[in-house]
Amino acid sequence: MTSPHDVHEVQFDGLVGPTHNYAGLSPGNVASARHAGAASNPKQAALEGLRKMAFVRRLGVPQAVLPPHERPSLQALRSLGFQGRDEEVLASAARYEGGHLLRLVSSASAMWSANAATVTPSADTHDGRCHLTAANLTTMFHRSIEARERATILRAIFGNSARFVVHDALPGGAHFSDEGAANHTRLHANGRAVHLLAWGKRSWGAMPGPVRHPARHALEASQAIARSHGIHADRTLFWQQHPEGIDGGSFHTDVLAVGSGSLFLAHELAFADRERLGSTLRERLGESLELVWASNDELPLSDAVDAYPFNSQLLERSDGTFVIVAPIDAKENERAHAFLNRVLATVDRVKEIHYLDVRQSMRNGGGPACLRLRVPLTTGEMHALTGRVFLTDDLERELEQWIEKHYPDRISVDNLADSRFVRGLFQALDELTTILKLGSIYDFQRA
Ligand code: SUG
Repeated sequence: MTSPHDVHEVQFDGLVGPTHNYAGLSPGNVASARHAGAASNPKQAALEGLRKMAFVRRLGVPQAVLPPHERPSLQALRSLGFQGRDEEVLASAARYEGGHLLRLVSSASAMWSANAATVTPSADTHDGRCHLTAANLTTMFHRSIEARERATILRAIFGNSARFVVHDALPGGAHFSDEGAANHTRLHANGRAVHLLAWGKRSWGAMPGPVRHPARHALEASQAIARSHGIHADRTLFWQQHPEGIDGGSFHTDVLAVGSGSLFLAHELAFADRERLGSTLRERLGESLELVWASNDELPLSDAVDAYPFNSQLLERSDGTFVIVAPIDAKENERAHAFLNRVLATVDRVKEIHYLDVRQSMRNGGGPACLRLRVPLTTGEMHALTGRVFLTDDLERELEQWIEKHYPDRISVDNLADSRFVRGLFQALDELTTILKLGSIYDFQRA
């Protein structure tokens, strides 16, 4: 087992794509429904995301970037039977269902990289390699089309097979629906680790589930991933998300909980049977595990869902102290702000909270924690990555110029149906793969 001191939790943020818009595509995601049809600003969204990455890097945390996906996805439209030249495919898709399908295949949802994959660090796997499984995201059509491209992109970065294994997404269908790391928390203390793998539904076996909103993640998906990653059995803990939490808008676990190392912050409606969860975690990890629960009285579920205080990044510094990077919305909500202030006042190791503006993403239900995939890597593994994905001053400047040059500050279905506009987007992505030294990762580059 690798010494914990040689492990760095790298933050892989999804760069917001140029088609970012509000289409109300995710039932059960309160913000997405609330902002359906609102005007989006892709350029501002991408710059907000880039500023967050730059901020996190300046805290001394390794920060990397994942490229956006090719949108609109002509491949998805062709697989649904739209035929002809690209312009014909786009034009006929735009006429279908009032342009709704074109919006679905144009979503920039790949930005929420907490849903990109489930990651197991090499220290916890049987073969001593770091394993990543692209999430199939089967519950929402617009997200399910991310899975194939995701595996391609992850292989372009984690291609060194001596150190990494990138698994294709689990087979589709509701039985194994998988939403990736947004439902996965790795805690560790006293040389022991626990992978808390949360699920909203069971494919086999009755259980009380949510009644208003869909449960997205199947227990069976997490079990399959634990098997294929070869996670030591004594390090897994499968736990149900609270059905009331899902019905209140917590479509992913990370809406109501965040944990890192031996610190875990959660709302009482994040998990079913939370007392037993707390005692099980303590049995496994020992007394140094610090659990902070917010009761529904202290922080009503609706405030937690509106303001996303738990969808913060809990970043551990090399001296063992923590910095919280929270959405600005959590500062503007009195109850959410009071909760985070309580954490700051009572948890010795939490030294700072910073509130950042990622509102363009928040309006679709994605806070700071949704925008990043955590990948714990040893120094050797960090050096074994391919591509130029770690943020540096130079890369930050180049990405900013690239966004300024190519991104629109508004977008409509008419734009998405316009093949000249779409060619411009693909041209931009082509340039991006040069900046990031990733080779040909997009369908249009491989055609
Ligand atoms: O899957 N929103 C995303 C938000 C994902 C947030 N991620 C985490 N919690 N980890 C979703 O619901 C809305 C797109 C739209 O409506 O246009 C959307 O896909």
